Amino acid sequence: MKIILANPRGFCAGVNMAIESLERALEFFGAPLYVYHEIVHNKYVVERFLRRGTIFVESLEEVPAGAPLLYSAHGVSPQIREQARKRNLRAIDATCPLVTKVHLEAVKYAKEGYTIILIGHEGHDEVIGTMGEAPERMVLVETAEDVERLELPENTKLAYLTQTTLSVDDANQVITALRKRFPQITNPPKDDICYATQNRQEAVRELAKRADVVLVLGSQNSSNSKRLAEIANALGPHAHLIDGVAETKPEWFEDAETVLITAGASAPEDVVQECVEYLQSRYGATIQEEIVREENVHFPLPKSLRELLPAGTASSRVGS
Ligand code: 0K2
Ligand code: SF4
Repeated sequence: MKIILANPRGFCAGVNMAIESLERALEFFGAPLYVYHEIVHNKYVVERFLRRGTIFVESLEEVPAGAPLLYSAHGVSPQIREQARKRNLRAIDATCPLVTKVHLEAVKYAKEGYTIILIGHEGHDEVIGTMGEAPERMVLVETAEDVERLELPENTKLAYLTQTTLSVDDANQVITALRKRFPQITNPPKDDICYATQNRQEAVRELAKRADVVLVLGSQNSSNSKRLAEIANALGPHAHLIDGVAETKPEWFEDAETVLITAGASAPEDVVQECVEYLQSRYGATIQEEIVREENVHFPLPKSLRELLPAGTASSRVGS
């Protein structure tokens, strides 16, 4: 058996920053420490922080007045920021800057009088946060069919934005439908689907054809991880989205000569390595790492956290 290890895979710059923010905040404030939403959508990451006294909340009423509170990588709406201010919470914003970019685009378009079509998944943390920037001016669509169903007054000034972790191909289908129905629609100069999402998808698209089985490490509620498994499945090999090696089944590997392993942007490298070690010890697998794109993106820790840390210790310790 041969293992192809996709590169890039796993943690992106935004996840590194969010996880390190939580690490540093735990060191500084101690437990219990509150986080609004899962810091990232990964079971192992969440469980590890739960064991260290992190409390993940879905409502700010669960947070004692005056307590420190981290916002997850997926971002929050201005309504949540306002609630936090009213409760006198010490907010530390670990939103990925590339999510914040989409928020700022929403604010800008809303100010200029546009109606904004957001392409994204209903109920996703990031979508809820972005929609909150201009709820009265934003409409959510998920598919080209949703575009056909849109009812908008004629000559509406229109712009579209997207969630950062969509399938590039799926988003393009929706964008094509939007452009066909509303040729005047505008969009930001730079893609909202982020570099990490695009690169991980590109690697899977290129490498999955060479594999009999694809393992995508990531959680079921992780949008970007799910998209990787869907892309691989569309290319033929049988793909499995799993949190870790414990979920693998021996029958997946019965006739497998080549196994591609990749990981979503929120999946830690140690769960990848556990799969590699299992396939090495059970099937004598050899490893071939395939670099499809080089990444060198880093984000600083949130300013509100840097200000609390001793001088000279505030730069990120985790590489992307
Ligand atoms: O892919 P998702 O947006 O569901 O989020 P995660 O699995 O937590 O990955 C990190 C991306 C966070 C924001 O874009
Ligand atoms: Fe930021 Fe992209 Fe990572 Fe999301 S997937 S945290 S937008 S770099």
